[in-house]
Amino acid sequence: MTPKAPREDFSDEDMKITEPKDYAAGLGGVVHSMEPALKQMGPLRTAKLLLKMNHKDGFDCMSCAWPDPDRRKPAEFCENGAKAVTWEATPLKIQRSFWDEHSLTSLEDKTEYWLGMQGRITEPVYKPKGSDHYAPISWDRAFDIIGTHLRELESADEAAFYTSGRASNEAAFLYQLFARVLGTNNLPDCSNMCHESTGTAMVETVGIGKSTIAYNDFGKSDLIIIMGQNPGTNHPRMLTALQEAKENGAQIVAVNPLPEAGLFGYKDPQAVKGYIGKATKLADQFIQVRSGGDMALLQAISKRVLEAEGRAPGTVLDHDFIAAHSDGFEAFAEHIAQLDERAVEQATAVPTAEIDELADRYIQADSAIICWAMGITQHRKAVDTIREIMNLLFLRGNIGKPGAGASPIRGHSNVQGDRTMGVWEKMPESFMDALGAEFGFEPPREHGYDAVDGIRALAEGKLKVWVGLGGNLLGAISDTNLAEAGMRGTQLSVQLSTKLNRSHVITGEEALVLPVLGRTEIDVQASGPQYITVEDTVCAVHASHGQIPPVAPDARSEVAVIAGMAHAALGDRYGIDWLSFAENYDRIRDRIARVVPGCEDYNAKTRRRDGFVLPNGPRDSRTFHTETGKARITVNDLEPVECPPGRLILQTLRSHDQFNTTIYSLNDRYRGIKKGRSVIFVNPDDLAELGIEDGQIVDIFSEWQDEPDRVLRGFRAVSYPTARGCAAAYFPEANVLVPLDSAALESNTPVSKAVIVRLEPSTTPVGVGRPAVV
Ligand SMILES: Nc1nc2c(c(=O)[nH]1)N[C@H]1C(S)=C(S)[C@@H](COP(=O)(O)OP(=O)(O)OC[C@H]3O[C@@H](n4cnc5c(=O)[nH]c(N)nc54)[C@H](O)[C@@H]3O)O[C@H]1N2
Ligand SMILES: Nc1nc2c(c(=O)[nH]1)N[C@H]1C(S)=C(S)[C@@H](COP(=O)(O)OP(=O)(O)OC[C@H]3O[C@@H](n4cnc5c(=O)[nH]c(N)nc54)[C@H](O)[C@@H]3O)O[C@H]1N2
Ligand code: SF4
Ligand SMILES: [Mo]
Repeated sequence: MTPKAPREDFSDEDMKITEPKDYAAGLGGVVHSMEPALKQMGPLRTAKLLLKMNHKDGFDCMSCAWPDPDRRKPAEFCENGAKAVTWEATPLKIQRSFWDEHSLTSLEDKTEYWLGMQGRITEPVYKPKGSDHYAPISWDRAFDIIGTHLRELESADEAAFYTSGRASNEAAFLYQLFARVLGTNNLPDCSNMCHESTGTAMVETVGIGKSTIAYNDFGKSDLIIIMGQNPGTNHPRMLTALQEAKENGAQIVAVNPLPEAGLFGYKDPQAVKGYIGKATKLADQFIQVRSGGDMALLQAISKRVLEAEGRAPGTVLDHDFIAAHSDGFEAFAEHIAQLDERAVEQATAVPTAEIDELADRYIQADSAIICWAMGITQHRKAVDTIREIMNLLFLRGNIGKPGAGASPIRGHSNVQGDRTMGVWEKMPESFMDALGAEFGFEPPREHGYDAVDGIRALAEGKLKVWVGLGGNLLGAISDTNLAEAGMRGTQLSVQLSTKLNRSHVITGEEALVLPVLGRTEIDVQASGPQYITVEDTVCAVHASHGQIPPVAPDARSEVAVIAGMAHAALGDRYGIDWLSFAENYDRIRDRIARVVPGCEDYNAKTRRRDGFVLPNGPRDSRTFHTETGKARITVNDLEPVECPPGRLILQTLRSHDQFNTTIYSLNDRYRGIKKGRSVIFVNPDDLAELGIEDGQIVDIFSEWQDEPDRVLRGFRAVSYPTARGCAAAYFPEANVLVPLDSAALESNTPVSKAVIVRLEPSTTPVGVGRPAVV
């Protein structure tokens, strides 16, 4: 029986709040993973897909970028991977009548949840200028409209090409080539909002913006510090790796304002003991840091490391590493010696004894890994904080040796691969040279817009065409209202998507929605079935093979759509035969092999069952392609998050049942939330101080410089054990509160984890549809 799309939008009226959990997965995880899959897809499709997921001849999970172990279990997926597959492979399709029934104006009130639940997009649709409706259109006509608009631009820089991290390496490579042959580096991507701060800090300090460990290093490590990451929800199979690391003797420390379930305990749903036994205790120490306090914490640990060395010279620092492989130590040591402990206490709100304990653990450990994600990268001082992570690692030579290293945990399943393939508004000159030489053209050298600058350019009317290769920029970016107004000012917006979202509803004067195949689907082109390739968070590259027939005859692969757009806009400029790339993806891989460093013999290497691992200087040989050829120990000035009295530092984060702007359900099981999303988590002592009752409905005002307050109305205050002075709410809803200009220094990533807010009692009822913002 085919499931039905909901007609009515969802409501928070029946929201229920229960106690948060203190461990993740277990039987609950299995039940939760299979139930929606069976309901939406039926037993055959469910079995076929879930058992092929993350297997060597199967397809790569399209959800997060967590790697696959060498030895795979029969069921190598997690609850959230199963949700992602179900969401994509649902047999539910948007019917033709949908476009007649729903004007764009009427869709503006709909939640992301409702939009996504309408089913897969099956045919290209077009909204002409002046119309309030999309209507089906042929592919030829769609390409013609795109080609005409792009050819008519005065400058290629009036177009921008956004990418979300699900796109394959083949699609990403072709897409960036398209933009650059057209003549622009306007290639903003989701990474700009995600791990950009990581890239900025790591390229400077170690010469590569990626993890310096391999999967097996987790099992070899003495100490794993997890900062600003919620693996139980966002990288669930990481808990298996952590459990194994623990069995091998590793200690685990979690640093977070929230006591996230998955950080404390884990029952492996794949193991028999996981069904019945007790949860493995994961974290040996939990540091409940104040939002944005990590930089101070890291400096305080480094200070203790240096002091311990002072007490017992030659026993704590890795002098060989520091002397042979790094520079900047003296200046750093001098700077850290002056660290003011009171400033640390204020910034972190962590008792000194706990910092001492963590420093001891770090000094005792022969090998340490530091992992981090959005709780670190989405802060004003994120780049400095990551530089301090690197400093701390360098002091004890925790890089390029077994069980040790820096491990940013990436988000989208192929966000790292997309970057490797050239999706970046400022690729290095060496890449541009190789690209130009391979295709016989001079690529544009001026850097393009990133996501934040792209929105600014939209708001200033500088962009006429916006193309989105997946994703949901308008849902994901900060300052929703400003971003939406900007998008409405374009002449043409184009989205290549599997399902509907906000970015299809708020459009340019003309708009196109182009249906693409997802990773689960078999992709047949002129030369036969195609595979695509992806890179995970530890730089392993491998093939992914679709398993089920395409959702509809009119849905096309991303590669085919990009080739069609490029052909329409550029014809055979520079002798590039775009359509031939879509006939056989080996032809793209041959080009990748000659342009992208580390991808030599790309076709042969990606045909191996295990794929291959990209070279990584720091990991492989302590080689650092930095300005000085050494690992850079840096000096960074502390600047804590300022929060005036009566205000809270709001972080915007993910519930357990969402993937970024995709909402799978209104529940957040581990945090005890059922049937609702309009919540703000606040410490009970802060609620008392603010005179707000647990459960009271509040309006959230975000204060930014002298700009008028941004407001989100009708949210339920939930008493929750977050750090004092801190609060949390879900994005995308909370994005209206994040000012566009509030961005991380150097990386320009929206500061999604530190929005200064005040709460006021609300008269707005918790209601149906999108939350009220005015
Ligand atoms: N199921 C699921 N999986 C996903 C995603 C999803 O939406 N759903 N998204 C994917 C993507 S694109 C990404 S980038 C990753 C995101 O993975 P995460 O980074 O885990 O995602 P967030 O939900 O933003 O959680 C941020 C965590 O950092 C903590 N935090 C917030 N502020 C601070 C701080 O100042 N200091 C410290 N130490 N901690 C802080 C929060 O309490 C929270 O635990 O997940 C990927 N995987
Ligand atoms: N306030 C706040 N904002 C944030 C964050 C935060 O923590 N707080 N996190 C930021 C982060 S880390 C990220 S990565 C961004 C995410 O930003 P995006 O990557 O732009 O957003 P997603 O929600 O992942 O995109 C979902 C859409 O992708 C499309 N899609 C799904 N699968 C496919 C596919 O296979 N092919 C194609 N072509 N389309 C597909 C579907 O139409 C779906 O609606 O959001 C950022 N925004
Ligand atoms: S951990 Fe991430 S990649 Fe692995 S199955 Fe779960 S969601 Fe998919
Ligand atoms: Mo992300």
